This record gives sequence, structure tokens and C-alpha cells, in this order.
Amino acid sequence: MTRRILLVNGPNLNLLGVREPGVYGSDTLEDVVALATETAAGLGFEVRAVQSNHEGVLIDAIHSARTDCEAIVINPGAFTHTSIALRDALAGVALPVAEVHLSNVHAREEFRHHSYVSPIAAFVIAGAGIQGYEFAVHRLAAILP
Ligand code: CA2
Repeated sequence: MTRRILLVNGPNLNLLGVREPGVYGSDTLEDVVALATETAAGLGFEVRAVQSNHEGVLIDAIHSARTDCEAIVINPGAFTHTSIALRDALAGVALPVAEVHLSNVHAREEFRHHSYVSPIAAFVIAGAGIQGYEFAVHRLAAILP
């Protein structure tokens, strides 16, 4: 059976590498997906990648993972700090969730310090740049049965 991880990237992450390289680095979203995909392949997993600027699209993608994915890696972008709906969707599918942030959100503005997602995440990685996605895939593979 195919073992699969859902990789979710939220709003504005399509701009990675294109704008604000000082904050988010010069790697692109394509690089993020390639890194996660290659890391997962080495551990026997496929990656299904979705990026959207629309909350409902992200929620639908999370719901769709319920039946055919074993875990979720998510950078919810700014929805981290605002979206109870996204958190409810993640909690609802009952898969292990890795919350990843490129930047160290705790060293930034106060409004980035709170995450609606963290309490339901298996673990959180912040400030490791795109390597955080690689760490997340490794850790998920280690904790999955
Ligand atoms: O550090 C992260 O990964 C964040 O999830 C990124 C979000 C931010 O709202 C969170 O607080 C922390 C923003 C993603 C926007 O990405 C851009 C990339 C390039 C240019 C502009 C935005």
C-alpha cells in the first residue's frame, strides 16, 4: 500500500523566494516541495503537496487526507494565528500533524507568538528555514506505526 504524507502550505507561501528573501530565504515553494518529496521518498513515503491562499481549499485538502494519508506537514502561514477552522479540520482528521514555520515566529511580532494549531500538533518546528520540512518528514516517519 502507498504510504503518503500531505504537505500543506498556506497563504502567501507561493511567494517564497520571490519576495522578502531577508525574512523567508531565497528558496522557492517548488524547492520546499522537492525537498519534502525527496526526503519522504527515502523513507518510503509519497508526498501530496497543496498550497492555497484560501482557507476553505486548505480545509478541503486536509479532509481529503483522512482516508489516504498517514500524516500532515503544514505551514499554515498567517492562518496559524487566526484560524480555528483550520485547527478543527486538522483535529478532525486525527492524523499526526507537524507544524512548520520557516521563520522563528517567537522572535518576531507578538501576534505571531500564538498558534491555534500548536496544541493539536504532534510537534512544532520554527526557524529552521526550509530544512524544517525535512526534519518534519523524518520525525513523522519515526513516530508513525
Ligand atoms: O515563518 C513562517 O513560515 C510563517 O508561517 C510564514 C507566514 C507568517 O504569516 C507566519 O507568521 C510565519 C507568512 C508567509 C508569507 O510568505 C511570504 C514569502 C515571501 C514573500 C512574502 C510572503
